[in-house]
Amino acid sequence: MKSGMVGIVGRPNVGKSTFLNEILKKKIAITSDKSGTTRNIILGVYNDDDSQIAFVDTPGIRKPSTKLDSVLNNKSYMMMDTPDLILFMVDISKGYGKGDKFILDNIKDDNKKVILLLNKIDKLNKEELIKRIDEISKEYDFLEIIPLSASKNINIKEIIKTIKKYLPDGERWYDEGYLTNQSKGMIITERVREKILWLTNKEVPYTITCVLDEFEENEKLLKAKINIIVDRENLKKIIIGKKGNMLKEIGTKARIDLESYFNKKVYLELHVKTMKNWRDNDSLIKDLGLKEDLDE
Ligand SMILES: Nc1nc2c(ncn2[C@@H]2O[C@H](COP(=O)(O)OP(=O)(O)O)[C@@H](O)[C@H]2O)c(=O)[nH]1
Ligand SMILES: [Mg+2]
Repeated sequence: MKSGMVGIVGRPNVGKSTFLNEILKKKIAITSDKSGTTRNIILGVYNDDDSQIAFVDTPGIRKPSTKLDSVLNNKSYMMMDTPDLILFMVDISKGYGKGDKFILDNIKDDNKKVILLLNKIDKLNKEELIKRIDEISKEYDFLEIIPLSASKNINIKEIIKTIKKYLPDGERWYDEGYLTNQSKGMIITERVREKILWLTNKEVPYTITCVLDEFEENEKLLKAKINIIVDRENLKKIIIGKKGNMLKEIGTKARIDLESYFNKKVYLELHVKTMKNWRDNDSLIKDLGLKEDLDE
């Protein structure tokens, strides 16, 4: 029996959360084509007959410009310390860049055990891929280098097999039914945030957040009231849309997803509120469950 913790690190937007969802065959982490999508440390536990792998998805590291950025970076760095193994993911269709190097330099310092994952090979031809693998392999003494496509499910099984090779023998740490550290409230607010990211423009991810206000559940129905916090009045207009149409669509799309996730009826009530500079607001960051790191 193999058992261990595996950290997934990499720049924002390389496909870390997509990869984790694909491994678990259940969507616990939201994804989007905008960087800044993942906001917390997401634990996803994979089980099979002879292994348990606790995967940890991280927000991704980038240059901090607000308190929230720093908290998220710290969380990601912290994650690099604990795991038995690190999966360092690069978007190889973009090549190996400065942002990737910045993260690898951090890993290098500690002589970590690292498997390099080259994601999005569906966007690249073979010759170019081989050339890029050749270049990037010189950057560190990686245990393995594995090309994949997380969204097209290419090489996912192969990666699981490879990870097992490097994990210690041990027992399961978590019950087999345990899937994620994310609370129901977190799953709900994150799914709402995902729909906003999907339906609106580029700058939105940094400037909005969703906070659970009320929550009620019985056997058949789950009811939640969510505040969507924006930092500018004009964003509020965008998210509400003409005659409230945008907000309606966000709510419908999130509801449909959540009903299939929880396997019961879901009722969502969404409100949009403006709060200037919320990304520097300690108490709000605390509401997002990120406070511990502010004290460090
Ligand atoms: N073409 C392609 N797109 C991908 C692949 N994996 C992820 N993506 C897309 O890349 C974007 C960022 O993915 P996400 O998982 O949110 O990245 P994260 O920030 O690293 O967690 C999303 O739009 C994904 O659908 C892949 O293998 N191929
Ligand atoms: Mg992510």
